[in-house]
Amino acid sequence: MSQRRKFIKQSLMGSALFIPGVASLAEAKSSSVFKGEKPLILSTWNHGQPANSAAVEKLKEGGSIIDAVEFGVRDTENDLSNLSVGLQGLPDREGITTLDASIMSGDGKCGSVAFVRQIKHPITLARMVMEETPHVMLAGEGARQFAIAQGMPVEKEELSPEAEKAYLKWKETSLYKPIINIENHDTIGMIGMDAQGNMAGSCTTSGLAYKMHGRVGDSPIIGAGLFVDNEVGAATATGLGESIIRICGSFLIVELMRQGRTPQEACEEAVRRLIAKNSKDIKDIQAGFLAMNKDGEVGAYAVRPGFNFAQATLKNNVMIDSRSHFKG
Ligand code: SD4
Repeated sequence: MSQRRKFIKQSLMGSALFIPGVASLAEAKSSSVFKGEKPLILSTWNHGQPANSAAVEKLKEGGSIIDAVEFGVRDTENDLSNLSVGLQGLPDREGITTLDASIMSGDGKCGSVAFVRQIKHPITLARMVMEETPHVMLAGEGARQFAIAQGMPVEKEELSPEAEKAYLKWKETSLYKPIINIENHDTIGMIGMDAQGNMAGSCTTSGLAYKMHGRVGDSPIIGAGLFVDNEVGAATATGLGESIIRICGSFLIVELMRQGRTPQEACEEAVRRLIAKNSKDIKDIQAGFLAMNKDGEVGAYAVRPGFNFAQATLKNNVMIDSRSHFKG
């Protein structure tokens, strides 16, 4: 685990103790206590806990499940301490931060943006693509122009102080070759179900740190980083995007659930397949999947230890450690 992730984990564990209704990691370890409870919101990694709170808040205000998953992950996009989501995220190897995001509702509507610059809330832009255009995906300068046309502010293009420090350090030792890296990715993927059983999901990231300029990961690819179908369930992914795209991970999990697998069994099968299709580089790969079915059962599984997720209902919001294929 990177020092950064350790630090974030520790500080969130500490702060969780002070949030009413929010259990600590230790308390929640064996939690499946609210299986079947609706609404249900799941999010990847520690930043999922505050994001879940924001999503639940939106539902309590009378928002829809698509509002909840949008506003939930906007919380992470706003978090200046987060170096893998939003404009404060680590840049590509040219020193430019580019963002990917997608959103989907359980009736099959979806939108995404890829390789977009200077836009603070790519998840909202993805929702605008879904709702305001006949398309599913906009990329690069076209996505940025669309954001401007929609009245979204364009942010100054500069690295956050922490991202700049990390980038300058990376440049000292980098070989400037495309990299695979176990640690440099902590995307937020969120999937949720409202009290009536309608589902939606969102996924937003600055992608793999120090990637080639123009590289797009799994997060904006519908079916790879995110897939939602009200008839079955929802899934989202985190980790090395290339390995997830190769198996169409989130779609695979939903289809396995459609054939009768539980969310846990479906996530485990997706990880097995990911390992099989990426065997040459597997020692450098981390990837994790998170899923729910329409009965409110939950599954999560990762290639290696370290992946965790936040699970929230109207009353609880707990962190849970995922199990993994490799144990160390
Ligand atoms: C990507 N999947 O761009 C993203 C990165 C990530 O957790 O998941 N971070 O490959």
